[in-house]
Amino acid sequence: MVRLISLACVGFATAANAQEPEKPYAGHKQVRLPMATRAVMEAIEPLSPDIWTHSIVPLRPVDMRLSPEQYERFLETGLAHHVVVDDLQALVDSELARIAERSRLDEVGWYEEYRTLEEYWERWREIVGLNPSVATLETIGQSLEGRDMPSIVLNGDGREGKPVFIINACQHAREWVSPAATTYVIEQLVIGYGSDARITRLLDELEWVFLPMVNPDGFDFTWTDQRFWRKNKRLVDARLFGVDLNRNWDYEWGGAGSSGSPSSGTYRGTAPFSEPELEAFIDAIDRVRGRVVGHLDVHTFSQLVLSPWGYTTSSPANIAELTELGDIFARGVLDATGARYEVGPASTTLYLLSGNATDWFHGALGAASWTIELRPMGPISLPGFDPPPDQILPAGQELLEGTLRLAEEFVRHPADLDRDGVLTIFDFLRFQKLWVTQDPRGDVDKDGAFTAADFHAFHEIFRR
Ligand code: 0X9
Ligand code: ZN
Repeated sequence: MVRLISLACVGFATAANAQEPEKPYAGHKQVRLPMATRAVMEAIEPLSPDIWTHSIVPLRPVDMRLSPEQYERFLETGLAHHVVVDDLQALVDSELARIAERSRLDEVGWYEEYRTLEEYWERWREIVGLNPSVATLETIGQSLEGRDMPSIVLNGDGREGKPVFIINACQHAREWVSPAATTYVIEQLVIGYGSDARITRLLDELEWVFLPMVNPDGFDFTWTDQRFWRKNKRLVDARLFGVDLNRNWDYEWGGAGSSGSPSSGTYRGTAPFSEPELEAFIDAIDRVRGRVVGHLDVHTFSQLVLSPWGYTTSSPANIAELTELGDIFARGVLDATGARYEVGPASTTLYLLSGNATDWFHGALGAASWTIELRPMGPISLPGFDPPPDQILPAGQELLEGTLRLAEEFVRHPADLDRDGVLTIFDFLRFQKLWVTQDPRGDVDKDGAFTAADFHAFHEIFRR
């Protein structure tokens, strides 16, 4: 019992912001609209400062947090809804009590419970320690409040100059499943190297760069003060507001779906890349900039695979390929755990958002990039940002399988059109079909156009 009490004290006594009540979510509800249109979204936006999902896809619910007063006003709209969590403070309190009790008993597996920043660092060190010739843990810089930011690079055979796959987690502080599932992926890759043929090949043919904790200040704050904090810890006029890191990227920064108001959940900051967390991020990947083929920005929740663009509803030139690859990720998820993830461009599947990571990776670096929104998803009424910890492992397993399938695509020979690992006459037959319809997937020399050069490239393969 001693540990439980001391953890609770650490939790509330060190509140950095004295204006915040000790129980910030007392009486707050998680409210779900079974389905929302754009008009409904616009009606509820002024009522809740904290909308948790913005999906306008038919049959996808929309969740938000409402204080008791906000809930009163919401009731006046007469909108059909149900209350997923009646008292978020009670949920948070019981969660902290459970975690304290379990850590006292020391009986749970690492991925069976949520972990603190300190526990993450310990785990990352252990993971790279399993195979230091393949995995390197580095501090890439410091957050606004001076916390170290980690990167873990995996390179099987150590060759330089390979295509690079970048995966980052936890831009948003409260999305606890994101760093947990991503750490699981890193661990499985390190363990699998040398024992699992598929993983060995993918670590030999690609360089993997993980940034598993992009927002360490915010994340720590969700443990000590406000479980549902989203942004970083930027002060504006000496008051804590926070910048939404996923609106601070330097690609179409400042447009629709981001806010210039510090109190907004999607506050974009005063300039693109104004935040030290992103500065550290892009410095860390500077070395590999010209080689990035793929990128995932891992978030929770809603079970979505979101491609560019976020800033506009128009489509990037290679939307067919991005959707095809997104479907391959989702298929991996389905095969791993049976979970269904919906695939589509962010702006039409979710909502407009400017200055996000995925648009930057695609727009500025030319990489295939997706925002992954991990589980949970309705209709099962799990509290979105705070699902029971038994969701961590399946989230990790499905993220791993989706990621491996994508990596296989990144290393696949462009002429292996039937994806069986060998170049045969069947690939050639498929190619001819693509030629007839001038399908851009026939661009096997990857120069951006489907031309006679691709035909020649194909012929060369079979002459050899
Ligand atoms: O709003 C966001 O930043 C993401 N949703 S979240 O609930 N995790 O905050 C969605 C980002 C989608 N971005 C792109 N695919 N571009
Ligand atoms: Zn997020």
